[in-house]
Amino acid sequence: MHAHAQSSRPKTVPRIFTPETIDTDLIVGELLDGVGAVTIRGLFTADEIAQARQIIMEESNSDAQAAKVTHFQGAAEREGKINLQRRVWNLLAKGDVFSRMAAHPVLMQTMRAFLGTEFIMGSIAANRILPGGPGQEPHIDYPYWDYHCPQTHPSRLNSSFPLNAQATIVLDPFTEETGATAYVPGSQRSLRYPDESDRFFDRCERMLGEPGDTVIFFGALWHCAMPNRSTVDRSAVLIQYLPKWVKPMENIPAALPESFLDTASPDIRQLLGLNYPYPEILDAARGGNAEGRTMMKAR
Ligand SMILES: O=C(O)CCC(=O)C(=O)O
Ligand SMILES: [Fe+2]
Repeated sequence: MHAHAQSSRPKTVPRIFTPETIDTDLIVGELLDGVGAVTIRGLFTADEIAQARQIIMEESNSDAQAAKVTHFQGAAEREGKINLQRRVWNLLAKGDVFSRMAAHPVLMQTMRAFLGTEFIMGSIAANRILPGGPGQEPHIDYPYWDYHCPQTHPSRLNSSFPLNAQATIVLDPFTEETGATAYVPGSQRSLRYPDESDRFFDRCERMLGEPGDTVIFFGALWHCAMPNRSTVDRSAVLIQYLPKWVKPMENIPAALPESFLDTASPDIRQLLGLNYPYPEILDAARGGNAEGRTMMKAR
């Protein structure tokens, strides 16, 4: 029944851009007011994708018990299948290729338009779903991801402006069979955590893609990883971008060696939140006027 209901509906496919056709106004409109997702094709070379994939396979092979923290996998944990999905966290420490991905100029340009010029990165991790591996509970992403308790968030919070953007860099073919991320087009427009009555699995479409594609979506979009019913792995790099003042999910600078921070590019420093000083011990900060239209030039 479900399969029939899905196949009889016209498919909604996220709009596809390339570095040559990038149009940030259109993308911002698609993410907020349209289907909630776009695909950017052609940002990474086959070599970069192969290198990233190899590192992720090695790291996750050595975690056969899937001992790392994961999210929205309660059912898999109950069914004893949690080891068929694996996370690799703190990717910046695991290969230069991940810094190139996180700070790709086209992603920077797009995110500056969407989240503000001084946006930051809250997480960069891989999600590998092995053959036979489980899907996730339909959800929305950080910082909305505990919106199943809306009373813990500000009153009248809504999705008229974004507190999150996700980038999924596809490393293996994302097909219906391998478990391409599912989403409900347009669901980002009203900020709500999906529940049973929303019939997510009857209504969802897939973020299909080839290795090297980058899917960008607004984290208020209802979505989830789907079960991998194929015989091959399904991996992706998941990047979370946030406005500069949202508390990031990962403490990325604390997990990196001093030498990485000392040699980081200006864009990487921005992504790590090092350009925005708060919270600060103001009692110990340099004296004088530090904010306003007329302020000290050098802090
Ligand atoms: O890997 C996927 O397809 C999506 C993962 C996801 O949505 C998440 O971990 O929050
Ligand atoms: Fe998610």
